[in-house]
Amino acid sequence: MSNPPTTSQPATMTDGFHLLLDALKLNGIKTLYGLPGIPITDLTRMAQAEGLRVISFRHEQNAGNAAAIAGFINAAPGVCMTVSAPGFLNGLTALANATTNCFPMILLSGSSEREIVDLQQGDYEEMDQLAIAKPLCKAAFRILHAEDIGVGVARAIRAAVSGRPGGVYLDLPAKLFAQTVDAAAGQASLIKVIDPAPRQIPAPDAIERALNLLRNAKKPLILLGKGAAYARADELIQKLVTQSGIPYLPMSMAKGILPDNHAQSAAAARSFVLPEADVVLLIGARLNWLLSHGKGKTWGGQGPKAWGGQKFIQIDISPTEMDSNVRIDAPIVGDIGSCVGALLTAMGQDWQKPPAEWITAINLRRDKNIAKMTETLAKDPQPMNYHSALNVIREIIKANPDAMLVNEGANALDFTRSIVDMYKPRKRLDVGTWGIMGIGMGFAVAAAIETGLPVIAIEGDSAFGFSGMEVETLCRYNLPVCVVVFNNNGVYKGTDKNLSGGTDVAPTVFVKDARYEKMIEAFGGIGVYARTPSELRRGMEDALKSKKPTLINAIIDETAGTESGRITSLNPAAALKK
Ligand code: FYN
Ligand code: ADP
Repeated sequence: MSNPPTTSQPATMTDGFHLLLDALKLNGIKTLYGLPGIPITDLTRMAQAEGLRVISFRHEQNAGNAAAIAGFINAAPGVCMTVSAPGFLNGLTALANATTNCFPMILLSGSSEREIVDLQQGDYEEMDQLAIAKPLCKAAFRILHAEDIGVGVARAIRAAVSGRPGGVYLDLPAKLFAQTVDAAAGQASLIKVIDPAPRQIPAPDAIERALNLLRNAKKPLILLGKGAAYARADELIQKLVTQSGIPYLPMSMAKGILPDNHAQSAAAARSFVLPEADVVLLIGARLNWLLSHGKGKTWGGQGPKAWGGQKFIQIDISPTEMDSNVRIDAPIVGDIGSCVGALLTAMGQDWQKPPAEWITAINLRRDKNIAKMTETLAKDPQPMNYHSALNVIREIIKANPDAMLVNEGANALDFTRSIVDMYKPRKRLDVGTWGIMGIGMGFAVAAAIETGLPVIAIEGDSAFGFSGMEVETLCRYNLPVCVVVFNNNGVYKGTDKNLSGGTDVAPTVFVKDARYEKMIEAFGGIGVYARTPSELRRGMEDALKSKKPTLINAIIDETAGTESGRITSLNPAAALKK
């Protein structure tokens, strides 16, 4: 077996492998997510020998997703390592997703020899990776000389976390690793990045402009996005909400900045508050598709693209986010902590809370929706459906508010978001801005590794399929992850018919009654087959107690799903039906 964690340099010399690892360690990187192979296999061994934690996956996309969510969890770049060409491409989806979601991540990829790649002479895994990565990330760099590793890593870290966070690609041709340099000169070339994500203080007139709007609002609303969760300004945001008395709506990954059962939460009155509000304060949330681009019927506009008449105040670190969809009447550019802090200071103690009629109207709508939900959750249908299963998970999260929740799917995502309350910030990790499937096991691994807390992953059966092989990774590292697969025999539901009448099943249908729990048993984990809420509860409680990797195959009524969950209207055929 080749086992060369040390190179045979004289003590006075070092090499590209070690300089890279030293540069990462110097900047506080403790964990590398990846998958070994040419030319990074030795790098992974040496990393482990040098005290870094190396988490190996079965597919690079999952390693990339792990690094991306580690970035969100820590507000510091998560690092993924891949082999050249195919491995790089497998990691690229995660890099692009990190960029889209504003998660700081660095994808380090080995690559083939420049001379051969550039002349297209057909090298092993030949690909111009830098060119391919560039449009899909925030920044992309290539390091050709060992002396430049310090600068390259510093630039990657700054690009990933400063301003709007995102994904960064670092191209490392194979030859770089074996280059040798004088050890002292090599160490001297490394850079410890000072203040990688500098605060950005908002202009006082921007604060005053925003407060003037808020002061005159009759129906103000605060909208919290995952940028607000990322910013770690929890106390300031909580104070802004309570001191202003303004109702708030959390986007999916902002749930828990304030507990979902907070008196000012308007989450259960979403479709009422959006069109009704007159002044909306966006904090770390973009007016993208998830918010109907700030216009149309969702916002009370008369037509699909009509403006609803609201005034918008937007806090964002990226100045070009302003006016991206509708006019932003009061842009506040800066980091959320500084901006919310400045708003609080300028608001003062004698701030007039919003009119009682607004609050009463929201509460009426909210209480009605919650009562309806409570009634639905109390039912115990046979077979189990999303609601009766999620009622169990809702109670388990309430009893374990520190647990991390990973969530993907269509119905499994949408029902979990509205049924399972979150009580603490940055606990809910989901499909984010792209509605991407396949984040499940990568996010679950990183959530466990980075926080040491129990992880519950609620997975649609289709969504789970994208990363399911990583149950082996869960077992290999003995992670306290409880995966719950909502098994309804297919994508959306399991009852579709082949429209041709042929013998193939419909494209959305899977093998009926699949035994997903046996997958984890193959690797020594705990498999549970759950047909009732009490079996599900027992399985989850045992998993939390034992801290053993567990997969619960939760059998859901195969007729229970809706096409695309809550976003059916995005299917082109839905437009034909209108
Ligand atoms: C919310 N609601 C509640 C509660 N919380 N009712 C009772 N109790 C509680 N606690 C109500 C809320 O008022 C809404 O009802 C409804 O539940 C849904 O709330 P949600 O989920 O906040 O809102 P909605 O309309 O689904 O949000 C739109 C969206 C969301 C686009 C932000 O659908 C979303 O994040 N979608 C992501 C989908 C995705 O990425 N899918 C992956 C690909 S699937 P009303 O107010 O009555 O409307 C591929 O096919
Ligand atoms: P959501 O999907 O929850 O609405 P988005 O991902 O659309 O959230 O928006 C997050 C926003 O937060 C982005 O526009 C990003 O620029 C911004 N952001 C991220 N970190 C910070 C920060 N520290 N300060 C200010 N804005 C931030």
